[in-house]
This record gives sequence, C-alpha cells and structure tokens, in this order.
Amino acid sequence: MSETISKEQAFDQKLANGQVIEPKDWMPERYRNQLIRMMSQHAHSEVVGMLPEGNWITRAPSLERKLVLLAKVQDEAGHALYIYSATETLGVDRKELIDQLHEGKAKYSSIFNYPTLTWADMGAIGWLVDGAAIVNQTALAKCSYGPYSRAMIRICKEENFHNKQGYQILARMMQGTEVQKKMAQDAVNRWWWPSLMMFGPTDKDSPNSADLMKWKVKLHSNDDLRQRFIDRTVPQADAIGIKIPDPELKYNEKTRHYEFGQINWDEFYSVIRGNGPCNHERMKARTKAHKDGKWVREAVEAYAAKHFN
Ligand code: FAQ
Repeated sequence: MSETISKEQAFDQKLANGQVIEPKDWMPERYRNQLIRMMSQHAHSEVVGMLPEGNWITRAPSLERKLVLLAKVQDEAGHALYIYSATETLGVDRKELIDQLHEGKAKYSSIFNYPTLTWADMGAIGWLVDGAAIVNQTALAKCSYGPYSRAMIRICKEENFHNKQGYQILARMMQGTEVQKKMAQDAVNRWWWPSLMMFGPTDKDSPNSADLMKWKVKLHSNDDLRQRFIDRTVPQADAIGIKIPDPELKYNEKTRHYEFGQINWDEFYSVIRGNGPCNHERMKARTKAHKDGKWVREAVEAYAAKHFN
C-alpha cells in the first residue's frame, strides 16, 4: 500500500534527494518569495552593472578594446534578460520588478555604486567584480531552482571571458610605464574592498541565509564564498605584481587560507541604503534610459500584436 505524503513533504524530499524544483512544482510561498527577491536583485544588478562600464565604451584606448568592452556590456544585458525570464516563471511580472527598481524599492549589488575613474577600472571590474560574480554564481548554478540554475550555467561561461579580459587589461598595464602601473594599482586599491562586500554581510549578520541554505538555493555561506574568492584572487595579483590593499592579508599555512583585514561594514550598509558615491547618479541614468526607451517597447508591442496574435 503506497503511503501518501503531503506536498510539503514531497518538496522536502525532492530537495533532500538533490532534485531540482521546476516552475509547475508545488513550493512553499516563502521559497517562492525569497527566490523572487534574490533573483530580481540579481537581474537588476546586471542592468545597473552596465552603467559603470558603459561609461568607458567611447573612451576605450583602441578599437579592439572598444569592441571587447561593447560585447561585455551587451552580455550583461543578456544576463539580465535570462534572469528576469527565470524570475517570471515564479509568477511575477517583469514590469512590476522593474518598477520596484526604479521606485527604489528593490536592491541591486552595492558594487555598482562606485565610480569608474580611469581605463584601469575596466580591468579591475572584469578581474575582481566578474571574478566575485563567478565564485558566487558557480555555486548558484547548482541551486535548487531549475530555471535559475540553468541561467547561471550560461552566465558563468560568459563571466569567465569577462574575468579574463579584465585580468589581461591589468596584466598589460603592469608591463607598461610607471604611470600605467600606478593607474592599475590605484584601480585595485579602490575596487578590492567593495568586491569583498559583494558577497553580502558576514554569516552572523545575514538574515536570509538560514532559509536559503535550508532550501539549497545557497549552497555556501557568504563568508565561505568570500574566502574562496580571496584565496583564488591573491595569487593572481602576485603573478602580475599588483599589491592587494590589505596590510593584514597573510597566508595561513595550517588552514591553507588567506587571513584578511576588517571589512568596513558601515560603508556597505550606507551604500545599500542608497548613500554610496553613485547611487543617485545610477538611478537617474536608469530611469532616464527607461523613459527614453518607451517608444521601443511600444513599437515591439505593436509589432507583436499585429504579427503574433
Ligand atoms: N549589495 O541576508 P543577506 C554581477 C542585502 S552580478 C546589495 O546575506 P542574501 C555581474 C540583501 O539583499 C552581482 N545588497 O542576503 C556583473 C539583503 O537585503 P534584503 C549580483 C546586498 O540574499 C559583473 C541584506 O543585504 N549578484 O556582478 C548585498 O542571503 C560586472 C542582507 O543580506 C547577485 O545578485 C550587496 N552586495 O545574500 C554585471 C547574485 N549583499 O533583500 C556587470 C545572487 C547583501 O533582505 C558587470 N545573489 N545585500 O532587503 C546572492 O547570491 C545573494 O543575494 C547575496 C546576498 C549573496 C548577494
């Protein structure tokens, strides 16, 4: 005689067996809402993340660099589209999510509220910001929600290319003149600590982690992923002669991890509350782009109504 189990039990069993949850499967409302929160923040980050780099497309130092940067920024737009589409499978309308961003009700990654002052910042973003994104997203590619995990697989492949192009920009500058070397070091000095903040607050101050880890959305904690990023990035810095701007950084032979200094959490919370160096500028640029693009959305809708209905 087969034993009937509740839908909650079936959901828990799937997670315990390492199975993936798909859009039509039953899921607890809190699981759904946590995914919508996290995935929409992620999609918004990809969109806002285009702005600091977009700033340098017209000023890239050669045609080749311009083409590569243009392709990278277009990739970020594509990432946003995959993730918005994946979020829509949870029953939420994309327009609603985008309105939340523009009304300041939804977060996006703290990292994109810092300015891009020189060409070396394109190197630092690719190497450090995409590097951090890869560490975080390689784990998310194995998360329990099917559409999100599948989006992450493709995105990580593209982020790997972004990461290498950023590292190559800095490596080349470190072989250049004293001024170029200084510029590369200055960019890393400014982007290192904000990159560590991308992983979110420490585990003890992370209110969402317990649920997300129980549901296998997050497979590793914020601190574990931050440590993984530091361990893989410091040797890369050493290889090209960049100095990590942390006097307390040292390798622990016993734990085989780098120990690092104190992150400025006051700065992190100030940035995510809207008071970072560029929060205002980013939202102004984004809402303007949305307003200016209204005719495109209307044209697409009119075309679709005529040809696909
Ligand atoms: N910035 O409880 P937790 C990229 C918020 S994509 C802003 O630990 P959770 C590609 C958090 O939302 C980068 N807010 O939160 C690219 C929560 O607030 P809420 C984006 C942050 O969700 C490269 C509160 O603090 N990636 O870079 C941040 O468990 C180059 C408490 O935190 C993703 O979104 C932050 N850094 O863990 C594009 C990946 N950290 O919502 C262009 C997916 C935390 O309760 C150029 N997301 N908060 O009001 C995640 O993995 C997680 O959501 C974390 C945060 C790890 C970001």
